[in-house]
Amino acid sequence: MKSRAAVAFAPGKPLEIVEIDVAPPRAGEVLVRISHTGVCHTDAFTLSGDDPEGLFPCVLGHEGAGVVVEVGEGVTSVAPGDHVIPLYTAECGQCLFCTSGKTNLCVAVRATQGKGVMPDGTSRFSYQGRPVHHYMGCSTFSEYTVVAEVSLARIDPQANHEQVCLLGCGVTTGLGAVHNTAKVQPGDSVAVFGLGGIGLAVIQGARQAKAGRIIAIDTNPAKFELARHFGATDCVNPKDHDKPIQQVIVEMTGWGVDHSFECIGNVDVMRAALECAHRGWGQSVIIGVAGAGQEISTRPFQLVTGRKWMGTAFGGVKGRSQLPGMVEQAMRGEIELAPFVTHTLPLERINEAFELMHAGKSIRTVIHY
Ligand code: NAD
Ligand code: AHE
Ligand code: ZN
Repeated sequence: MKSRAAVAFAPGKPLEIVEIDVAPPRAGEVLVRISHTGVCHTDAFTLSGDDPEGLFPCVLGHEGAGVVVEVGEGVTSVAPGDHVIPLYTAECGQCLFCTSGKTNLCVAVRATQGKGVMPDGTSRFSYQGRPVHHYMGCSTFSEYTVVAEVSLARIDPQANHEQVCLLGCGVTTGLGAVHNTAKVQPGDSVAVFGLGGIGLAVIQGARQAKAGRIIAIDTNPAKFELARHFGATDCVNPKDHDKPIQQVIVEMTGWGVDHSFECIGNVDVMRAALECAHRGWGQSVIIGVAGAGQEISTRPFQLVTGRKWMGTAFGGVKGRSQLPGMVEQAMRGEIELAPFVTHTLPLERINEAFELMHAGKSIRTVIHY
């Protein structure tokens, strides 16, 4: 079938809106009509050419919601008409990782996902007869996409797709980082570096966890209003200080914060986030994604003196088990999504979403088909 899609033909170039061919779902696969998709910084990261797994041409997008159109042979957990959120972290429930009880990092389809193909090693997308790669197992920048059955969370059909698509990545990642990875406790102090969709979701999660002080840090002060809305008690612009930001945070708190979160993808800020964690027990969670070849560093003494450095993918959330419940929480108002949607645009204008993000003007632009 034909599908409108925004295709990334080459790194660093705008997406092109074209009509691609989408082949029917094969065994264990599902054809989904995407209704809405957020644009996450990771899409921009891969488009930039910095992603070691970046492949071109490809259909980016991994923060979507839609409706099942057709299922391939053997698919039993979803049916045409079901409302779904595609998952870039699948949940097969059977692999070593799923059964470990220790992680959400299912490996059922991860290897082929990273190569931009379906689990059988081939692509369902083509343009002018040439294959186009899938992306993160989702490719939500195509109106019709094919995903593995294990990469779909079935959600309440009454959910507002324009909002709950953000549970496909940004908001879930931030909330999960707080509750599953850091396990923030009432009264804990928190520092959040970077106030995009991820950082603001971390702040929302910290407030849910009844954190005490929540320090929001960004070089763009335009982000502070929403940070306060979600629960930040202090807003800090590193540019207002002539000393390292970690020193500023330590001086504000005495010994540093109980938890810090890096939500930017900047390895220097990752170091600062670690070094503003409390002596003896502070922990720092890396959420941001850094480019090929970049590495983190700090003095080992920072760890010897009790700080812990951690990371999280999709906030440690198991998508098929947990996302439906999070959608219900959002429908009950227990997870606030509306303020994240600062802009909405039709697919044809998707490149403006990237411009808004790079200009620091948006939190999330949601694309509708
Ligand atoms: P975003 O671009 O919307 O937000 C980033 C924020 O960081 C912006 O507000 C920007 O002003 C701020 N910033 C930039 N440089 C800064 C600096 N030196 N000091 C302080 N603030 C600074 O991005 P996003 O969509 O929120 O994504 C954030 C990061 O999280 C990206 O690296 C993305 O790839 C990553 N991410 C990771 C996961 C995961 O599962 N680990 C999931 C989603 C996104
Ligand atoms: N492909 C990159 C890494 C990209 C990355 O770290 N992705 C995050 C999700 S970002 C969502 O916006 C993640 O969860 N990674 C775990 C996984 O299995 O993909 C690289 O460096 O190769
Ligand atoms: Zn994302």
